[in-house]
Amino acid sequence: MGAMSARPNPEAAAQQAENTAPHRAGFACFVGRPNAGKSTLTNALVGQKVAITSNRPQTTRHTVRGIVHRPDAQLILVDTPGLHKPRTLLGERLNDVVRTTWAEVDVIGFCLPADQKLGPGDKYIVKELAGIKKTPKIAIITKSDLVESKQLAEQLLAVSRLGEELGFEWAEIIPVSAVKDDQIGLLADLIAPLLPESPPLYPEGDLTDEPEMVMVAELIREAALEGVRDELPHSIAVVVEEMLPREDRPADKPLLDIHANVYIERPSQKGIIIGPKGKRLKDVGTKSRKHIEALLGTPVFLDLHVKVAKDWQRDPKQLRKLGF
Ligand SMILES: Nc1nc2c(ncn2[C@@H]2O[C@H](COP(=O)(O)OP(=O)(O)OP(=O)(O)O)[C@@H](O)[C@H]2O)c(=O)[nH]1
Ligand SMILES: [Mg+2]
Repeated sequence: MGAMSARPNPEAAAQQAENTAPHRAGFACFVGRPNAGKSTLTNALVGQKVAITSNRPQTTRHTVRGIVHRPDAQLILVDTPGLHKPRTLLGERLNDVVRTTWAEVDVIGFCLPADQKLGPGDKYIVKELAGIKKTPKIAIITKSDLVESKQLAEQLLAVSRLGEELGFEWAEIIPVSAVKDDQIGLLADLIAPLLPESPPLYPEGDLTDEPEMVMVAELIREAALEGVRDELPHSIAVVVEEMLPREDRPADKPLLDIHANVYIERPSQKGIIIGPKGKRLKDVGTKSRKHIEALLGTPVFLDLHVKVAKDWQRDPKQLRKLGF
């Protein structure tokens, strides 16, 4: 053992000194309005896409865990759906998920976009956060690349004041840009010391605990969200029914058959999703297939079907079927 060796070893001593800082591991969740940039930030910290993102509000519909491995700490980031005024049963369920999550984590990161005025929606969220006294809260100003430094400074001040108004102090306030990879590492540095002492909770190399079938369904939904407007983004749900290696393929030329259903709420939405001569659905397939192949590391045959699940966002039975 090192301690018993006769000659001092400076390298080992340095390592020993480093090791005196205890390893930390724990959970940090990102909360904020829909579209605040929570999922994009989660992906940037993990260094890989674990959560889908889009410029449509309410893209995230369940908590997604992204895992950051560092020598000193393991950060488990819990990306949550955007908190909003619910208009459907799905909306209520999503809000419940967020509230349960922030009660369970070690650190809460409140995300506020730099380019949008701190509004009633934000105040409502921070007011609720103020009630969770024991948990340190970090204010994260997202999308800092979209504004000039003056506007950024005003936003930092506004969020700081909001904390004061509500009778608590942010553990940290930090501007970041996930798109420009600005201050992302620093954010991890700030979260790490707020986590409890603990050995790693996930095996090294695990970047998420999302099942593959869920990730695949999400990648298809992400592609389907692109370019659709109004109510339609909310109406889309995707379920992977089956993933099976194609039989009779040579070992060096595998093919994975994936069958998935794209659900919409009304027959009238079917045409939009499928597009003229099926072009839109085909594009969704092509686009998501590339991401799926990258994720799974194998060529994929993707079979997509569009189905109507009438008013599923409001129907408890349908919600259950779709996994909510
Ligand atoms: N310019 C810029 N855009 C960003 C940044 N982060 C996120 N965005 C964009 O903001 C939009 C919303 O990003 P998401 O990460 O999906 O937002 P979210 O908070 O997860 O949204 P919900 O899941 O709907 O609650 C997307 O179009 C992103 O590309 C950033 O740092 N800079
Ligand atoms: Mg999201």
